[in-house]
Amino acid sequence: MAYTYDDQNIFAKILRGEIPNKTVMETEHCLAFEDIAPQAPQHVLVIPKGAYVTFDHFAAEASEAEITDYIRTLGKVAQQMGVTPDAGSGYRMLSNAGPDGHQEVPHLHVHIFAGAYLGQMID
Ligand code: D5M
Repeated sequence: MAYTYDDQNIFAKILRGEIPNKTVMETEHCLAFEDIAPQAPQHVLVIPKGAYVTFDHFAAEASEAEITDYIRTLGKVAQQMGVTPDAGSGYRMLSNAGPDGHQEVPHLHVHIFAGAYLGQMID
């Protein structure tokens, strides 16, 4: 596996504080913020602070502490959004990777979509 990380990507700039974001949660290793072009009534992106391009890159190279923090943050953000199924609604988590996955920003991110019935993902 040989990923080259582009440190000029928009999420790298957000992490460096060069462009603003609407933060919903920050932890030692992660940042969660509102998507600038929401595709659902609630749409949050969760990213690791480390320089990882995709989920497979992260899984191969991140530390146990980063992985644990990322997974826990994903769950905590869904809870904070108030959309966990035990509260009666639900959400979708999605991570696009590479050209076939239609990844636009080459820094790992998980989308959390919620706030409406989301329907089938692929028709
Ligand atoms: O999705 C990349 C996502 O990143 C897309 O939903 C828009 C979002 N985006 C792009 N620029 C920004 C800024 N500046 N703030 C917040 N959200 C942003 P992908 O999975 O790569 O197709």
